Amino acid sequence: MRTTVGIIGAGPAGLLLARLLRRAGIESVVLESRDRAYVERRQRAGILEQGTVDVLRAAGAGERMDREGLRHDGIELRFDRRRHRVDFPGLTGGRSVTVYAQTEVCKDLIALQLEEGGPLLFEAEALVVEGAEGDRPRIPFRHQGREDVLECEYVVGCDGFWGVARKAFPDGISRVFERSYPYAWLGILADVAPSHDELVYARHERGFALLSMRSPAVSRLYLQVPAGTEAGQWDDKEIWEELERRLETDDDWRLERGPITQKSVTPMRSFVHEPMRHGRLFLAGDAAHIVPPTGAKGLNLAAGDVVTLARALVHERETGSPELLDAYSATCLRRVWQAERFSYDMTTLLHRAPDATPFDARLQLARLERIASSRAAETDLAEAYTGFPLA
Ligand code: RFL
Ligand code: PHB
Repeated sequence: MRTTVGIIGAGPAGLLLARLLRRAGIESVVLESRDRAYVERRQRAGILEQGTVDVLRAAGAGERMDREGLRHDGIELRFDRRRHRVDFPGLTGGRSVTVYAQTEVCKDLIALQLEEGGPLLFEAEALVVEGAEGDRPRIPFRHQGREDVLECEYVVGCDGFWGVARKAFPDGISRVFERSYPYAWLGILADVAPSHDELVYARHERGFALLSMRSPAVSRLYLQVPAGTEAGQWDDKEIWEELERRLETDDDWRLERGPITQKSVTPMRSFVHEPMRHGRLFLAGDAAHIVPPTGAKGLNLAAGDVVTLARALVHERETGSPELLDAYSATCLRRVWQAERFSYDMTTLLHRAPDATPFDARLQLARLERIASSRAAETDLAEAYTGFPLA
């Protein structure tokens, strides 16, 4: 098999890249190791920045998002049983975010790709990336039990944190920056209307809690739990009781309960691999960087990477100049590190570390107090949450 751009992974990064290239008349093939149902069901992100919404729309993939996505003009910070709303448009000159689940973004992009795009092979596992330094890189892969090879001009590793593409960078070139956290998120989906019309990020002595949503009838909630926790260790009643404790306020706000339909635990990690390019191999999305989910940045960073890459590939094709491809890694890393910083700040602002001292707890409250009382501090949060402009 031959193509121009070989894409490993059909998560949001790989699917959006294939779509953008298709619109620009550049051929690609997408290899995805899992089956379609798995990719469409995997529960993950929920928040799209304005820039991501604009890109999906411009790529002709925004129709259902525009119908079913929920525009959110703020979030609520909860601490000391008090509530503080951050008003995004008022602080950022009109920016907001959209609640539209990653599962739905993937479903929309998969349907478009299968209808109008180049090949998208499910159950096709890339085994390795060969020849990144030469002219014709190759991806040996196994598709439904049979071995084959994809020959390309460029390879893009959109294969997530556990993928194979990053491993093709020689040791002397890769630099890794990382941090793990001593806690994780226990996430649930519940068939109950969200108890608030915007997301609630709560800092509590017992740990962090987040109220989010998937639709007007489905709630998505998270609890900070110790790293290494298994979802089965918590029964439904315990989860609701703990959410109630951490989200409790002094006014008459109430948490509505409903049947829990899914439960899972997500570890928390910060990770950056530099550079994001080696020869004709490029990394995009979680394959190159991970942020803890507190800032809702992972999916949006993946979108930013592939927009930058698609633009660079088109530029090279149209002008013959590799200047944007050469700048790809540095261009993306600037935005990536801003998202790393923000995600780290939000995480340490709101979570309780197991070794936290009373001093640390007071500092967290002082930081929250500062956001609640200073327009400058609040604007800093609102700008970062709604997203830095795509380069
Ligand atoms: P993905 O989605 O992991 O996709 C990688 C794909 O590559 C496939 N693959 C392979 N295919 C072929 N051959 C191989 N050898 C392969 N190895 C792997 C995998 O099967 C998979 O389909 O990476 P991508 O596209 O870079 O997308 C990144 C996002 O998924 C991720 O950053 C976000 O989900 C992070 N995230 C959030 N991001 C946001 O922007 N806003 C949020 O609100 C948000 N909330 C979250 C999150 C992630 C979470 N979890 C579970 C990690 C909430 C949670 C709980
Ligand atoms: C989600 O709805 O899954 C979600 C929302 C905001 C976050 C993380 C996850 O910061």
